[in-house]
Amino acid sequence: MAENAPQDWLERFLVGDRRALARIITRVENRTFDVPLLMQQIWSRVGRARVIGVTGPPGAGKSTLVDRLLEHLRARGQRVGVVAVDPSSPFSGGAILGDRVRMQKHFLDEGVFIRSLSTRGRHGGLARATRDVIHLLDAFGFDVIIIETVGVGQTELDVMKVAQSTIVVLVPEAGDTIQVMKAGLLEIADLFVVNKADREGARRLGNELQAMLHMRASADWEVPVLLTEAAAGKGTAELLERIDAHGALASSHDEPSARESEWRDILRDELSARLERIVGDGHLEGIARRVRIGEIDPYGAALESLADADLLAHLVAAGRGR
Ligand SMILES: Nc1nc2c(ncn2[C@@H]2O[C@H](COP(=O)(O)OP(=O)(O)OP(=O)(O)O)[C@@H](O)[C@H]2O)c(=O)[nH]1
Ligand SMILES: [Mg+2]
Repeated sequence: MAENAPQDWLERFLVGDRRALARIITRVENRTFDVPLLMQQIWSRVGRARVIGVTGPPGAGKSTLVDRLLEHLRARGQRVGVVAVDPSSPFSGGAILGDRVRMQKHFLDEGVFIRSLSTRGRHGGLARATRDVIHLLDAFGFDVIIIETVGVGQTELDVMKVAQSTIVVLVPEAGDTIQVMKAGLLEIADLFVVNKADREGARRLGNELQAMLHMRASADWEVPVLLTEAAAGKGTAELLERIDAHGALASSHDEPSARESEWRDILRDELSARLERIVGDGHLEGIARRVRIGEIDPYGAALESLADADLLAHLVAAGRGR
């Protein structure tokens, strides 16, 4: 059906059709072959949105906090896209569902778009997909894009690189500052939030974080430590003020160096995706068989493949749709 052609969805996307946005995000999530082509066609609209990352251990109150920020941003008339990134597995779908329920009061609001993204396909694909989705939301016209990630692993750290301002949310019971350092959160945090300040130990954790931050060489931005009670809406307006202040300093993702590194990331991702497609289609079966039966060693085989002009032709062809 012509109606389902990606190009048609793209045209609808460009006139502000939210269903088209959702459809294209699904293609990004599934890493379909036409994603780079689609992204190329929206690129001229990218670069205006403010991108905010929210990360921290499970249950810290990230979604509750995002919900509060949403309310403040909407009150100002800003349009907000929220991406909940779940690197763990399909099994934690419950948490995402919980987010959906919690945020459903925004469901009828045209100025809000909430979407969850989960792992599909290759390792590293999720960070790439998140970046693509941010560009899409940006091009669609959202003023602010908030990314929430669950947990504190490598994928989350990668995902957070896309954000201009990263908020690390901790809670008194989540452990001490040593763990914060071990998890690499000190490096990525532009703002620390100690949420659930109604609970015991919040102030102590806040002070410990402050002390730890004071040991760092001071730059042009002093990382603040804010205490919030997201559930009661306490401290969240001040948090947004601090996010704004950081935004005035934050670099754009449209800087020359950022653009170049993004190009390299896309190229790496495309090469490996196309290689998988080539292998899946059996184009390298001849040499794969020789490796299996021990006729050629894996290193020699890899070198032979790379010297084969046919491989290049297949890589080019694999970029075309089926
Ligand atoms: N006591 C207290 N509970 C809070 C506060 N903020 C959020 N909560 C509760 O903490 C629980 C988890 O909140 P979420 O916002 O779902 O936390 P999350 O970090 O998004 O959780 P995941 O996405 O599953 O990692 C919910 O029951 C909230 O109501 C707070 O300030 N104080
Ligand atoms: Mg959440």
